[in-house]
Amino acid sequence: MRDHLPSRRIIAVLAAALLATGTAACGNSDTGDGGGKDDGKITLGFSQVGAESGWRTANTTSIKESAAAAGVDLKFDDAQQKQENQIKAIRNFIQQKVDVIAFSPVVESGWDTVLKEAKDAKIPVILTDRSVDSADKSLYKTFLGSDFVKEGRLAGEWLVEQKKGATGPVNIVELQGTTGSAPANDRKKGFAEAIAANPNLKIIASQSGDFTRAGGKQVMEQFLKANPKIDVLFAHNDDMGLGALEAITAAGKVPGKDITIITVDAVKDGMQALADGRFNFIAECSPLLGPQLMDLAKKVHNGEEVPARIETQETTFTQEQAKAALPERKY
Ligand code: GYE
Repeated sequence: MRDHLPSRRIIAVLAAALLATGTAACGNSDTGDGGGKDDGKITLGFSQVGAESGWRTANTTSIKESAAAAGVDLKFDDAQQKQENQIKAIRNFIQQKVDVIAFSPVVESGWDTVLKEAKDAKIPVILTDRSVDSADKSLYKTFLGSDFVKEGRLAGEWLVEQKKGATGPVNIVELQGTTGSAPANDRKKGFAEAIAANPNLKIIASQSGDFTRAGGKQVMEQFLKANPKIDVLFAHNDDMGLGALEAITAAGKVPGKDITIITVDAVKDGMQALADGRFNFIAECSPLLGPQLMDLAKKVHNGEEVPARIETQETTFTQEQAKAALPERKY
């Protein structure tokens, strides 16, 4: 009897060891990184710009809904349009060891240090909606979003066509988006390039309204005070255009008639203004990036190759087209 005791102990130790290895193996295959939770879900840390516009609200809804639908554990942070808040949020995500980080950079510059920290922690980063100007493209896996230069160009080309018979100067005022942001820089550039085709078209004032209705209203009031003859308003988004409508009406002018109004985004309120004849043209920018973002997050987490740039497909709207599209508009 005594002889059997040691061998029994050996069997027990072996069994315990096997069990432990089995559990560990299961954990590894579930998370793919061996260090995370073992429920098979990926954790996505997302730093949003803020809640400055109808576009942003629709974008946030799209991201939250698609995360839930895709079974992605979303950690969402609202940076209230401040870069320092976004940097803080990204550092928190790194500390929490999320599987993937995605963010919509409020401005283009100043991200290299924090992106390097994510890279050193081996957490893949996806840029969504807006891009960064980092020279080192290895700091992020992909950029999913619109071509903002194209949006500005489409807006400008429409205006060139409308004013092709103009014999005198056409005075344009521009409401820029958030200073230093990719959509503000790029829409300005695309629009300026397009209107250069007709020397009669002149931007007489250009200032930031920070992508908000309040900003659009306030800056438009100043524009109207300083310039007796304004023929065209180009607003970098619907919300600033909507804010400007109040200033224009208060100044005794008829929006869409006395002043031609061109915006970007095509959210519901903007489309309504266009259908009603208060706006004249909108270059679309789609906020519905959630489903593609979840797909990309899963792919980069699995180490799959993804394209470095994924461009959103979009269109433009005239007043007639807005009337037709409005009943189906989801956001
Ligand atoms: O056009 C504007 C929002 O980055 C494309 O941000 C986005 C822009 C959008 O505030 O409405």
